[in-house]
Amino acid sequence: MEMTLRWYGPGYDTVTLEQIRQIPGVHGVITTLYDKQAGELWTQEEIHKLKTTVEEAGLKIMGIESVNVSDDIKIGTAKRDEHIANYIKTLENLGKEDIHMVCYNFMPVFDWTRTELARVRADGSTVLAYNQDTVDKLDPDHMKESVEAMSNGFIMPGWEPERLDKLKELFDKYKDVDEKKLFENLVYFLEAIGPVCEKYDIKMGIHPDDPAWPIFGLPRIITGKESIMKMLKAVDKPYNGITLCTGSLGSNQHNEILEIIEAAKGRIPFAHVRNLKYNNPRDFEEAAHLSSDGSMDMYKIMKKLYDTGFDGVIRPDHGRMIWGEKAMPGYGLYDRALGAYYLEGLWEAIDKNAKAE
Ligand code: DNO
Repeated sequence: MEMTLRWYGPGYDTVTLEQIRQIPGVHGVITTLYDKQAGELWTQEEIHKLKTTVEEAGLKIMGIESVNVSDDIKIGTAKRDEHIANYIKTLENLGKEDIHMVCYNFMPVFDWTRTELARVRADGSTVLAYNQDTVDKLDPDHMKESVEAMSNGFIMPGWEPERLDKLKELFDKYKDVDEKKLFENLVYFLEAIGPVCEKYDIKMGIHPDDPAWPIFGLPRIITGKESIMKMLKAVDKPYNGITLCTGSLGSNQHNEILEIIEAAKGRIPFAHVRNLKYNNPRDFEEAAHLSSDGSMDMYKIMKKLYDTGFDGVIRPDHGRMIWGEKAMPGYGLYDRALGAYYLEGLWEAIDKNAKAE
């Protein structure tokens, strides 16, 4: 298990590599070229530069989150082969720079969705939250205004203004894309990138849909155990894996995370471990990583990862905003550092117990 922190790259993150390096046990980051548009090529020089920056700070790039997949690939437009060719070349360039894990998602139009980015909790911390009634009231034709009103001026990955400007157009393009079509397009993409992943030993980890059910009438295909297993079996190769995101999968209370870890074992190169708290069936908020602060059992999740031989990369996922920090919602330093330390503590105890048995 390799504990890491997500870092958005030079100029995009309020958290510095020097700060990350001082978190005990964290020797690597998960990063990206944040200004790249989905479908664009990443050159080896650009990747090398990012890698040098990280290495000069005494850290290592343990994976990329994300090399985004374009809507053209997801929809299957005439442009998809050109975008896939760029994706393949990007993977080759990553492989040549000794980077072997890539996280991506196949969610139409939006990446993850929340209705509040700074809900105040009883202890004064603020967290990301989701309320189904609010989503149900959003009008897709006025989505840009609604999203801007709830994002408090922050630009969130997947919710960039350029994308919001084109929402109507994008929604129209997805008109004929149902779950079946989206799944076929995912398989088409995965088969096309197979040879380069195998050549450079790159493990792909698809991120689950968040929340894990269809929203705004758009199809969702990575929502729980059944759909994950269908995807893993459709391209039954070690390079085709998942990002086990406990918060995304856990957004659907019917999902049994422990069963998913068991079923997908050996195909989990990357784990996002975080907790959330359900207030009622239509409302949840993100909690501290500590089990007792939310609705999930972090000990059992870490134990299941350990027992199933997980040897991939972990990062603590979204943290609360605490101690007056100003950062991208979910991605401050303090609470994620607490999360990393807590998860490492669980892992150490599990490991020592297992070895003492
Ligand atoms: C949210 C993240 C997602 C994730 C993408 C992967 O905080 O977990 O934005 O990076 O879905 O492509």
